[in-house]
Amino acid sequence: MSTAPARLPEDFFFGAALSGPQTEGAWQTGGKLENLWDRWSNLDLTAFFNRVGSYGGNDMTSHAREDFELFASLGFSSARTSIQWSRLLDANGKLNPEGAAYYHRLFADARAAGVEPFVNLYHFDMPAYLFDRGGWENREVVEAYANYAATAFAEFGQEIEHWFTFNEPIVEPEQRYEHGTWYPFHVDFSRARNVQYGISLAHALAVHAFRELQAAGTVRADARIGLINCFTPPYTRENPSEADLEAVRMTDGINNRWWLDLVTKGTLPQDVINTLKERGITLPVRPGDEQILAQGKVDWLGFNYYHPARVQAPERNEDEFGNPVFAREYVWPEAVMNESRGWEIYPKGIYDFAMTMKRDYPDLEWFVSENGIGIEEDAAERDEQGRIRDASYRVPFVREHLRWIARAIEEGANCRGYHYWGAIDCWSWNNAYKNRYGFVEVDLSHNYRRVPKESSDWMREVAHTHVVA
Ligand code: BGP
Repeated sequence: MSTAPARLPEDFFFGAALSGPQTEGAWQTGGKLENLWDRWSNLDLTAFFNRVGSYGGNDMTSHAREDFELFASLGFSSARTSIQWSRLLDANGKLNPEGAAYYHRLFADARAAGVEPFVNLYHFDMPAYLFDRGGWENREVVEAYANYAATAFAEFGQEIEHWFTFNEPIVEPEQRYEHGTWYPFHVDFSRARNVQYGISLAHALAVHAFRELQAAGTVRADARIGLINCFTPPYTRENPSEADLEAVRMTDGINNRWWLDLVTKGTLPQDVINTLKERGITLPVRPGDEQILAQGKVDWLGFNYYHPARVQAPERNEDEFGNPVFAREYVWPEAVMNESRGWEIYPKGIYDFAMTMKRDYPDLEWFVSENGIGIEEDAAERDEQGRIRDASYRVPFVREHLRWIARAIEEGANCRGYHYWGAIDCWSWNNAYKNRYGFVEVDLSHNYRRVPKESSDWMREVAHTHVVA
């Protein structure tokens, strides 16, 4: 690609992506209930990097005004965070007034700084008591989520214009139920798909509630609802075999097309369902589900992009636990890695996804809802002002992704904006504070003090000029 500066459209927006459980802290105040991250931290703190559990977030509760002002100073016009279900509702599924006040205040702080709050309803953070009742595998929990979503729409319906039902709905099925990496560590492909199905229903029920409340005037007329997922553009080896292409089909089918079909057509991809069935996996479908899923169509979409998926045909069709295996990793010899996170850096993937969207879902608007680079030992070097010298790696990462976005837009992609993940360092699940993403440092040894890094100057310039140099 040419190295000449790229230009993004005038109305292209820049913003920050964050989540409630990774920023808020205040984990036991204001009637907040235990969520799954608190549960895991309480059970085994050694599972968390440097034993930093869920409790503190990045202390945004004490820094909210300052944080939104920092976003504004970077030229960011919006910020997406999430409401924590475990804060907004009590254990009877009723509004917790202190939780409601918490978010009214948070959104007012954003507005006061000139930052538009985008609100997501779920970011891997189920209240623990609902998990104990079966989590996403239990229909009552799916319905409890619909009730939670409706309560949030009613409470903030006049305040919020941009809503999202879920962040990365593929991640809990994979991390909690399939790969055994997150509490409760299941390795059960079939259960993972049940969970995926339950989340799909929950999403559709929430969209339905949103539409009804909007028709009734409870939700403002200009509000929009969407879904955010980490769509992974799928690739395989050169000169692939039939079996390699089949691995791509199923990986793409479960991770990407499942959600894209749900949010554009209100259905799930039949070829994937058929293949699952052939391998003995049947989803817990009930009469009436088709009508529920049909409500799942959204107004726009968020695309979180960190890395592509490179797969090839598996060596065996089943693992040692009897789970079906559809693909295995393909290690591309040319891959450039972010060694801290173990993720491939492949900026062109953003363009390839954009072109797939243009071809297959041309009417759907979308934005890059997360992108960023998490580096261990970000603090290794500082300049004379005490700022972390991160520009040499953070700037090229963002620049390359933005260039590919600019090119995709020139070629007709319907991409409206870019949110950078963790613009202010935040807590990264069980990696805690290992990898830092921010343009702004959170100094843990000085009471979560915020200190802009070197890269923030570059980001500010780009967000103001829309020229990616
Ligand atoms: C996404 C999540 C975020 C965030 C980010 C970075 O998958 O939506 O919550 O954490 O990835 O990943 P990590 O924190 O694991 O480095």
